Amino acid sequence: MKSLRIGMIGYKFMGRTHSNAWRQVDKFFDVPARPVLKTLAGRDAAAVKEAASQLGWEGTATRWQDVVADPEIDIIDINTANDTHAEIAIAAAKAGKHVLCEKPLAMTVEEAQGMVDAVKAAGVVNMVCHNYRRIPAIAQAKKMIEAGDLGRIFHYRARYLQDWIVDPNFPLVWRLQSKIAGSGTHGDINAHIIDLGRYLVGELDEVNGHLETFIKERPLPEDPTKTGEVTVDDAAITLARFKNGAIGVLEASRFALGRKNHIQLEINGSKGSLVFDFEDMNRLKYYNEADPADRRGYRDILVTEGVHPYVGSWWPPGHIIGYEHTFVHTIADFIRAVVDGKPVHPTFEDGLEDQKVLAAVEQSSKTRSWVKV
Ligand code: SOE
Repeated sequence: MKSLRIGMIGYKFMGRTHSNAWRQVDKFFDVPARPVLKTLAGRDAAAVKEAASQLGWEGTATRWQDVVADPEIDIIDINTANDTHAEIAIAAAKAGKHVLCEKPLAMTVEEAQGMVDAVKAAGVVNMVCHNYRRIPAIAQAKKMIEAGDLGRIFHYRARYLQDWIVDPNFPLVWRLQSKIAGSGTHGDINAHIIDLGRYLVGELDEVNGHLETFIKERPLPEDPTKTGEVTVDDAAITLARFKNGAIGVLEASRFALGRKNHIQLEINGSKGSLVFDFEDMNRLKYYNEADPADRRGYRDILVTEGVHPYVGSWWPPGHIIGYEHTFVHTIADFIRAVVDGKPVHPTFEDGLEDQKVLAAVEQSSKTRSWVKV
């Protein structure tokens, strides 16, 4: 079987989840190539060696440039903080590597455009890791929407809530600094429900958003006796109009006590509705207006059968899967695309479109008005 050699840059954030997925993928999925976990890169030599031995990587590097320049590497998987995505991805594309990049794709629309230009010029396969697209229930929802089961779509209602920074003494980590993260809750988790809205409903036309920062100063991680300014948003609310006439309400926050990684979607159309709740991710709720009037109601589709997207490759029917499996699905599709030389969604162009929506919401929050995407 053909092998694909992987170089991963950064392992502290999503890199562990990605490593696990690269290792599992060919054990369960019928992929046309086997990934070889060749080099893991991180700035601290001792720490990256320790991580590599734990995560199953053959070798390590302390400079990402060395991994990108390695002629033996086929794929670069970028898991660094947001401010380095563009530089690494552009260099990787120029070196002829296929690129998988964590979300949000970039810090700005201009950076994202540069990344799109680079992968197009190089003709390499490129993908943004919006793993929630590959939850079986979400992929099933997409299938049903495309088949016309919902009819004309009227509403996209989405919320993504966490609570890990409610404590004002939580330190000023990189995700709370705009020069490293670009934005806060907005680019980190609102980006996911923006991407899911584009995937399931269609392109956005205009937005009216508001970004809020509740805690404006936080202790510095390196010296908690001192504080620094929080330069990103803590919460983001958005009203949206899609090009197909649907309207959307999106809410993202890291200040929703009790909500750890809460994602809920509801889509209402002229023929039916779909409801998804990540805390019950193996289930999709479907309301069909064509059901006999005395039997109408939301039905539960337990998305665990061989007929459902992805799950047939895992355990026997009825056995549920979890968060980590969404990364395996993402990587399985990416490997197939690399071997076939075909695009795989979400491409960097999708990442660029997501970035335009993020920027439009930021602009709208500043000008307190509707902004075209
Ligand atoms: C942190 O907020 C985080 O790990 C995000 O970066 C992921 O994209 C999200 O899926 C879970 O939360």
